[in-house]
Amino acid sequence: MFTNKENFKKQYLERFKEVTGESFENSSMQEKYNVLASLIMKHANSYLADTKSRMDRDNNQKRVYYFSMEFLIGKLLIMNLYNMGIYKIVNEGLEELGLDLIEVENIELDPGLGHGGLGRLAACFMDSLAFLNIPAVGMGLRYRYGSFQQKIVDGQQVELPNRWLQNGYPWEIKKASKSEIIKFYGKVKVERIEDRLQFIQEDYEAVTAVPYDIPQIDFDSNDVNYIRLWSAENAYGFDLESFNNGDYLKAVKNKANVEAITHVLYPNDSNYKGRLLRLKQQYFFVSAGLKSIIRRYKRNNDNFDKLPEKIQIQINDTHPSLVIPEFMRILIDEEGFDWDYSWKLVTNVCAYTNHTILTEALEKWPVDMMENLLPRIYLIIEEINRRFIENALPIEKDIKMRNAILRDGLVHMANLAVIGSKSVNGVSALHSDIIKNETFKELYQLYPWKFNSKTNGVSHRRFLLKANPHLSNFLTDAIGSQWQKDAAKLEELEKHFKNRDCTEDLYEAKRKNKERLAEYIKKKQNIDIDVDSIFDIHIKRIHEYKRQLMNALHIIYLYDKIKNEGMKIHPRTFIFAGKAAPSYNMAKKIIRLINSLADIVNKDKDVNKYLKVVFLENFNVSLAEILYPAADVSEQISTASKEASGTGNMKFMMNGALTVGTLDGANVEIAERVGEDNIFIFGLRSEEVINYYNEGGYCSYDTYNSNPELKNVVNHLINGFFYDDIGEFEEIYENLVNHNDTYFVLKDFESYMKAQRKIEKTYKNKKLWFDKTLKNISRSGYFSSDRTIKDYDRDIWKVKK
Ligand code: F58
Repeated sequence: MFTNKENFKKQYLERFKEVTGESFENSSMQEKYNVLASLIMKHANSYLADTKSRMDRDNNQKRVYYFSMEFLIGKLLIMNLYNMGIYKIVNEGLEELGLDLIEVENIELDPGLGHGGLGRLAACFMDSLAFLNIPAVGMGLRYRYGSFQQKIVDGQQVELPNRWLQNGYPWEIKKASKSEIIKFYGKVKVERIEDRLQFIQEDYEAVTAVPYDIPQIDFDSNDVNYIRLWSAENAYGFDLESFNNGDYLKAVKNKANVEAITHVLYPNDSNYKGRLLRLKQQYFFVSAGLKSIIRRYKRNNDNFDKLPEKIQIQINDTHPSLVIPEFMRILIDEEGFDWDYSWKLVTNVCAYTNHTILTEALEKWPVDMMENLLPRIYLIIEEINRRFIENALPIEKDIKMRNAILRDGLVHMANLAVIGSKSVNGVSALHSDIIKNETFKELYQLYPWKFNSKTNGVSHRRFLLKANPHLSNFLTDAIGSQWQKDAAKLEELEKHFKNRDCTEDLYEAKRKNKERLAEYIKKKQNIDIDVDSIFDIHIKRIHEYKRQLMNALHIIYLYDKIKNEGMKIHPRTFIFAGKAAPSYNMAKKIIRLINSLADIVNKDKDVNKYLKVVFLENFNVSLAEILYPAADVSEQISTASKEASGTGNMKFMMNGALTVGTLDGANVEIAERVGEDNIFIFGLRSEEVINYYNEGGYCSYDTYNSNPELKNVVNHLINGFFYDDIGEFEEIYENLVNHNDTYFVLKDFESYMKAQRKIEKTYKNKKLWFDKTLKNISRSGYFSSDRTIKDYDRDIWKVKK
């Protein structure tokens, strides 16, 4: 490894010839990036090999396997430099060679192997696991095109493939020798061998799962974990016979069918084929991952009794729940154990995290689909279900029937996950209560000891140290660098600035970040942004419950007031970003609405001094890193009870933005920590929302009619206000007014506006604003994923003695 700039430059320049056959001077920027990445990987790999042999030697060490459909890791170059402790050396070394590190990083393509919070959470967890020296492997899928690349064309979302692999990906290592064969379809033959039944899957389709490992480097020491992503390849290779017979299409068809398994994240599930592909993906990585885990375990152990002491599997949301029956299959069919022994092992190894109460993520598969695609797995699920119901005390019988895994022709995966895991957790205190009292109410009665809460956290090293150097430098100058390893230390800021005013310093740091974002917007959309305006940012998946619509209605309100009544406000820039699931039409309409609104507002000379609206396309980790540091206001305005936790709220907070939010998800805990004076809370409480859902009593039509200002705003959806209006937003209007406004947008509107007025008033008092900012930063330590991982380990995994 390099210990100084000179040493780095020497190694870097030498590496060019080895990798490119070119000199530094003759290389393109792409090559300069590739060579730098390959040099970092050379060292990371050697650390990885050392860590692995240390772990093999010290096999008493338990390992965590984090199974997740998504890992939103973001760009790795600069983060790896930070983690290896060589950021400064490399940054300065490159500068002396006439290179700007940021420009070099710009070459890197963001993999986008995820869609939302749960994917980014998985990446933050991998960062913290490495930092805390907890041996861990992330298991996931290597989607060739990741989540789609979002383009906005004529105000509408268009989905394009994200070709993140097109220039090769320098941070992965292909491990072809560790490939696994995964079996689909076929039929199960049952034979009696001695006194046991043996289940043999015949006439199956075999697919090769090839692993690619991405090292996850620890911050400040040399321990390395990794994320193992599985890619689907054709088990039988190229069909030469068909090719030689002239059937070229057939020769490649099978290959294409197989590779489709790992083409895209979340294939469109609005049709049968798409759903089937999702199920295939889930079994594919679960089976491959488990096989590789057991293979390693057997290398180091001669019996299975100690499995739960050596292996911990965390199931990240419901999608990888097939871990449970697949694990049973391996233990029974391949290792020859009986049912009870296998079940004991599985239910002591697996733990399940729920990330949402929305039914769309509590997956249910048609029985015939499961039976056809995974015949042996289906038999095992049937048996788990049978035993669940049969082993019931008389008073449990009804409860168990109502909560069976197999019901109404469907396999209920979340129930399988709860029944087969030793631990079930929600991701914030409120959400954990809701899953106990609502979502899994009856399963909670059966297994109260399994349920617990783990409030999410985020990597403050990525989202503060790396994303916001201006603020980070200010923090380190004030309280030293310890906060980078222990975010709780940020609280020292309060003592430090007790008798000192840091308004100007915080203002300056924020301003620089706002300038960077304004430049980005100018470059991408040619819109001029007033850097002195309030940057009000709403970035997350586009979903009705997240209520981007309510924000848009508030903008319409402001527009009208400024335009028609000459109202003066402190200038505001409303910024949105986020993707809509491809088959979610209402979310796509909301994107269109925001873009149409932006068009009207930004062009209107009477208004655009005060208001600007921007929708930034293709929200991903890299864009997020520019947005969080630049925010004054963080929009966390979900319908209370719907947002399991939220993690953007935490990233904004640590970057000194003030939250306008409902008491939902982790907002509740943020409010507890900063105090109600330092956050703008509004709207219905979660109990009230749940009560309305259960008991009725809300009539949106009445709310609409009783508030003339609100009515006027909502009418804009259908009265020709939008000049491209061809009835496009009528459905939104209908949902709000005549279909009783499922997400309580109208109900909360008044109190949202009040909160927004308060924000404006507070912002005008600079000292007051930045005092609140400081409080938010200093209290953000709790929301570091280091704390979250310590909590998981203390209560569930128990890896660290
Ligand atoms: C998110 N879930 C929650 N799911 O919405 C958020 O509150 C929480 O902070 C985060 O998990 C981490 O715990 C989420 O991102 C999805 O994207 C699903 C993917 C599969 C389809 C349904 C949505």
